[in-house]
Amino acid sequence: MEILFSKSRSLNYLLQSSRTCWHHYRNKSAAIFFIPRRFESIKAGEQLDVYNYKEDYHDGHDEHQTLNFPGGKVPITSQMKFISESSEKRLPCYRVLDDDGYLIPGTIFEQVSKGLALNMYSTMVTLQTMDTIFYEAQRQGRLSFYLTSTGEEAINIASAAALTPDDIVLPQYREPGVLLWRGFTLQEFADQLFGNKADYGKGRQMPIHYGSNKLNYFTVSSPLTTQLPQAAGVAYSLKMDKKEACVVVYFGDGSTSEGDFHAGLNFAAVMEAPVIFLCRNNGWAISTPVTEQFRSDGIAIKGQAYGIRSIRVDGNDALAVYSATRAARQMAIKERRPILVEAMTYRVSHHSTSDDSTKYRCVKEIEQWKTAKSPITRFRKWIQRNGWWADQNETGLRKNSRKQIVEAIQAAEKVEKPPLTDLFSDVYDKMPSNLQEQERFIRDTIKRYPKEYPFDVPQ
Ligand SMILES: Cc1ncc(C[n+]2csc(CCOP(=O)(O)OP(=O)(O)O)c2C)c(N)n1
Ligand SMILES: [Mg+2]
Repeated sequence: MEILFSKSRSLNYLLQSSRTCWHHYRNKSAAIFFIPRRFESIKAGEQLDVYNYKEDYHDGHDEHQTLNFPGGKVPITSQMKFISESSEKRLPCYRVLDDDGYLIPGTIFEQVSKGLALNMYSTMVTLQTMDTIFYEAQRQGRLSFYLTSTGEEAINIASAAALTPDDIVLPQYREPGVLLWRGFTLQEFADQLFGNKADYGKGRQMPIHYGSNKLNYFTVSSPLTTQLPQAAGVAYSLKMDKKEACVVVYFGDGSTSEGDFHAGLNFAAVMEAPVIFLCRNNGWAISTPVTEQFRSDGIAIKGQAYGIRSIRVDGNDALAVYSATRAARQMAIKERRPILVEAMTYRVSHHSTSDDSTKYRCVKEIEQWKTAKSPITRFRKWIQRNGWWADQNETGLRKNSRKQIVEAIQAAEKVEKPPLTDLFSDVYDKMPSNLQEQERFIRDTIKRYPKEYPFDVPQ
């Protein structure tokens, strides 16, 4: 029997306080206590202040008198004062480019070379084109479902560009651009959407549930926020293996209402796991606006409550997202700690093809974010002003990516569907009786209603 203590503190406590217990086990040789591997620990006290409540606390408190609690010393105050439910000022948003693509004077940011900037720009355009054409394909009835990342291209591409291929990504579903950046081909996207034989999920998942082992990109899972506690665990394993890499987990504002958000953040903070929590605060969770989702000043502020260093950035500013993600990655890996990034943006598209957002929000507002506030246009203005891009490049880029996407759709449509057997196999090592029963049931049903069975799915 092996007992592992993940925290040396627990072991010390046990050794000091229950010597008899230790001797008992040692003498009986019934248990082996392993001294766990120790990792450099970052003291919470060294964390930067995102919000400063000093004024609240310092009023009337005696600097010299403290109470010693298990979590540390706490100053005493004679004032009965509750912490305010909100601060007077909202947490500012880090920006590098203004709405018109001009550098904001005095802003500190990570330099981006011409080559990197052009790659980022063309991948954002490819993502936008991919969304337009796949969305149309769904409307034509060729796909069962689709959702776009429109308006969130900068979060997708700029954050991806700030990572290395060894960093592990746990996505929600509105981050296909991260996969595109990593080299998932347009054909691979189309194969997943059509659920054909080439789809890595063997057609068992809904469209947009992409995943790639090769590209360190976990498969999208439908239940919201499950990826957050998983990310804390994956990051902790990277730390145990002393890898020079971190985890990046994406999620939306709505997903923060799930218990898993809180569990994930707390686990990562306590275990000092190198994970970047990247929240896309796009204002909506299907038809629920953020004002009905939470009463806090967004998400970044919640990081501090869990002891996590946090920042709010303009998600429509590719340079701000890139710089913040680079810095977050550096801190996560070098200091072995989680970081929370809240990227402010707007979900320009309907939630998905199953939604009509004009039923619950103003069309004018959508249009404004689609055009005047587009992250692609803003970044283009900047690269064009640098002399790195011209209008004639634009036509070629868009034409070429459109052509490649249409070809990918045509090819994916021609590939046959995975056989019916694949629906049941490959889930468990040995098929359990309930799946065997389900397979028998579906095969009986097909025999009884052969005309109802889709002609393109081999039995
Ligand atoms: C546990 C769970 N509850 C509800 C849903 C249904 N659902 C799917 S997407 C979604 C909205 C999520 O909003 P957000 O996290 O803000 O992401 P966004 O769509 O804005 O990118 C909801 C409620 C779900 N998939 N899983
Ligand atoms: Mg949202």
